[in-house]
Amino acid sequence: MSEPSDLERIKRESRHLRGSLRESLANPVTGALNVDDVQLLKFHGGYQQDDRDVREARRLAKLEPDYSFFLRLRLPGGVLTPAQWLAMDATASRFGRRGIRLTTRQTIQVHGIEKRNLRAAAQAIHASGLDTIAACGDDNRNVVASVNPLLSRLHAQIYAQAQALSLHLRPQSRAWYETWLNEPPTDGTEAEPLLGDAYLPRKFKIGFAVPPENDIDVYSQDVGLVAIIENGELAGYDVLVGGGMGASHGDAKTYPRMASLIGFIASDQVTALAEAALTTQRDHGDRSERKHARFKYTVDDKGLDWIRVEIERRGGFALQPARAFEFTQRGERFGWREGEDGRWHLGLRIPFGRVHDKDGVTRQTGMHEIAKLLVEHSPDAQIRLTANQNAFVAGVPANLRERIDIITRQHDLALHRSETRFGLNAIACVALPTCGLAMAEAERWMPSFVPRVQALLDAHGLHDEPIDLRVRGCPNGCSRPYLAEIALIGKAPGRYNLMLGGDHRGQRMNALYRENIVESEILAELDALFTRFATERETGEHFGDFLVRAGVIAPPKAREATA
Ligand code: SRM
Ligand code: SF4
Repeated sequence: MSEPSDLERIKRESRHLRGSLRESLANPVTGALNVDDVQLLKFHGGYQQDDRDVREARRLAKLEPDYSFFLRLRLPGGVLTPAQWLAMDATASRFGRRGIRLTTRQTIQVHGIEKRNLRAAAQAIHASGLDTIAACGDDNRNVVASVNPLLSRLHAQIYAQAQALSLHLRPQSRAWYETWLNEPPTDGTEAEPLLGDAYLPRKFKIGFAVPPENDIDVYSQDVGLVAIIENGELAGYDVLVGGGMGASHGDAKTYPRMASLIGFIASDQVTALAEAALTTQRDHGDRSERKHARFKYTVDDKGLDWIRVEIERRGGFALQPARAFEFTQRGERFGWREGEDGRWHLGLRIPFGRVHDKDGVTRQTGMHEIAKLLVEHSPDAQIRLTANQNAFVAGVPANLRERIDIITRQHDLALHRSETRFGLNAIACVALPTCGLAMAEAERWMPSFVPRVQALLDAHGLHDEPIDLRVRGCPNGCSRPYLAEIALIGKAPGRYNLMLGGDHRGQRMNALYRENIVESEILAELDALFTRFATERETGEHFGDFLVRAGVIAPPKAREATA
């Protein structure tokens, strides 16, 4: 039996996530936290980072790195009231450096908060009825749920389940309240009945999808729940286990994995199912090797049959045979659409999730204006964030549509009227300058790279072809790239692995096509493939499907089973 990793010690010794965070925060000598507290902060929804653009210059000047922090909201299903949006906007403007960042798990990150402002930022978040508990760390992460703007009643039902589950699986420790608010410190002896004293071996992710939309990429979740709708009612969920996107370059023991279908549950069994899967991972996940600690490895090491039986035993029920479902797409439906309740929903393209007033783009002001209008005239409307880093203005009365349209046109929020489907679908992770793991650019490279690929599409008569591009700065998979038709995975500054052949519904993984190439080589490869696609494709065939059918790429066999 291998030794537990050092993080296990830190968790166990932390008195349920308190550590010396309060002392670290109060220390004026450095902009950083104590080493162990850097790890504990993650469970509170924060990350210590430093500006990598200036790292070397500061080192040469013998200055400590330019430390700052991001805070990430726990925001199940990605739903905010307009008033909460305004509160986050104010928090980001007052304490952050890079506006608001919408993430691939339907939440918000505020980057660039200095240590001395962290508590005030957390307090502002709390005052708006939100928190950042367990948004990062070895716990159950933000529970994602299909945005599904049209079926209002169903959305409300599934959103309520996502929210209840997020609360139920949250740490019970009062550490967050003691660290960030003014709750008096205690000795930290409260019980953590579900997560345990050492919390989980690794992050754990749950998502609810509502066919025909796979907008949350349900096959990438540790536990994916696919809503089965029969006669317009929620009959229950098909259950998928063991998805995950992370891998390390050159380490074959790490791999992305699509979740496997293990059966069907009634909707009142969701909590028991989630508890059973989470505690199975808590008790059987690898606590010595963090690269091997995700649930997907436990599923493969123990075997799917063992996992199914264990979940049934812990849950106290038998999984029923899986029911049929079909996904037809996973990208957003942008623009206005009317919901079943007569309210209107506006899908807005937010390029790479960045809501920031910068370089003449005034998207942050635009979102602020929309939220302000809603607070005044329709406070029960919602801002819903999507797992593709975009946003919906949901539940809007018809009489506000025109005023919102004017704002979107004035503030760079009407891209759905002008942008091609390729441009609307592209996703990129944060990467440089904040991400400590980035090997190459992602988000910052997109404004120059996407138009170059679009020019190739145009040249081949593929102007509005809905091809998925997903880019990330390292192999960790934050933009879920292994499920994309075209993916670029950072290897070194300016160099990427080109992966091809995922499908547009997120049900097939792509495979490596070219390794360690630069932008000009990427464009040349795509140019050649677009030439073939334009002439050899079958009617209605998507790019990823074409690449597989034409034998350009042989996708890895999904470790998927049917129940
Ligand atoms: Fe991620 C780590 C950003 C979604 C897999 N991810 C990180 C860190 C915190 C870097 C670090 O550990 O030092 C990144 C912070 C960058 C920054 O400066 O903001 C980071 N991940 C993000 C976000 C913000 C990307 C984005 O552009 O939107 C997403 C925030 C999600 C959220 O709101 O909770 C984000 N990360 C994902 C996803 C997609 C998803 O969950 O749907 C994945 C793949 C799914 C999965 O978990 O398998 C993902 N992130 C990882 C991994 C690999 C984990 C693994 O076990 O394989 C890491 C590295 C790690 O945990 O050690 C990582
Ligand atoms: Fe950072 Fe890598 Fe995630 Fe991109 S994929 S945000 S570079 S950890």
